[in-house]
Amino acid sequence: MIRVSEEILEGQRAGAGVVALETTLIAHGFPPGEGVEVGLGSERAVRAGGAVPATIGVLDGEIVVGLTPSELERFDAASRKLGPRDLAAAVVQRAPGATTVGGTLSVCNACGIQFMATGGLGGVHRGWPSPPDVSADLQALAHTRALVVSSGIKSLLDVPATSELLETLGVPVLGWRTDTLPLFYAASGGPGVSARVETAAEAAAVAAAHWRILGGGLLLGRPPTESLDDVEPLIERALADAAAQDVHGQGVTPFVLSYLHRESDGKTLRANRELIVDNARLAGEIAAAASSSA
Ligand code: PSU
Ligand code: MN
Repeated sequence: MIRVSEEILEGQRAGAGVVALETTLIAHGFPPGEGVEVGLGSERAVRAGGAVPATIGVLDGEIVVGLTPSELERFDAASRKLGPRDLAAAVVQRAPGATTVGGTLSVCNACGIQFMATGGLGGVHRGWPSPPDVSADLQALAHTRALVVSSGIKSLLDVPATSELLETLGVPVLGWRTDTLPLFYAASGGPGVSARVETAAEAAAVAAAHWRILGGGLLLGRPPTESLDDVEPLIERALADAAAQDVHGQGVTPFVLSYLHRESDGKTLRANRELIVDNARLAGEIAAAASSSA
């Protein structure tokens, strides 16, 4: 049911670092065609960091770990968005499916991958409990022995509430050379982190210690290199538009991201692309540091 590429199996046998990458941002986070470029750029960045990339998705009734470039091209807006609960049905029904952070972590859990990179983690939606929408990313992160590198929590969500919930779930929130969690497009202004780390080796050591003490996931927030500090008014308009058009559940995040990409004249799109690739590079460096200290 799970097909792992030869390169990844070999890397795991040799003790190399492996970094999982998701497909939801490829299929649903960017305009057609661009997502694939972001995915391939992320893979190159993981390699530049010294690790093996493992892009994950469901195709032809299999969970594929290590999609080829031509397989990646098959992910588009028509792919199902697969959280942890959606994997089994997509496999049995042979539906093409793009894994979210939560879906990807579930696969990591099944095949022993300990590092992952993405753009921004899902979390508590603004206005909770109306709608009562909390991303399954959080539950999956709490239960998977993996460190996720992201630019924090997506700022279209209720970031302070999500940060509180991560504490409740026992998920360390590390800051990459920062004391506050980045706000996805913006480098600063987020809630405080539970610990700050300065090097890849230090991040890897904290993860290894956490896995001996408690197990479960960690989040590492890396501030975007170029901070976009004026997106909040657009986010508010995007969320109002989503509500007016009765977009809810799994549809909200893709709707809001594409609204922002359009209304910012591509500024958020460029920022999102760059931060994803930079996060992938850092995850590669941390995975490499973990494998060389093992
Ligand atoms: N990061 C991005 N773009 C994205 C996502 C993350 O830069 O599209 C995706 C991830 O797959 C994450 C999902 O798991 O958004 C969260 O969706 P939801 O809010 O519906 O749980
Ligand atoms: Mn949701």
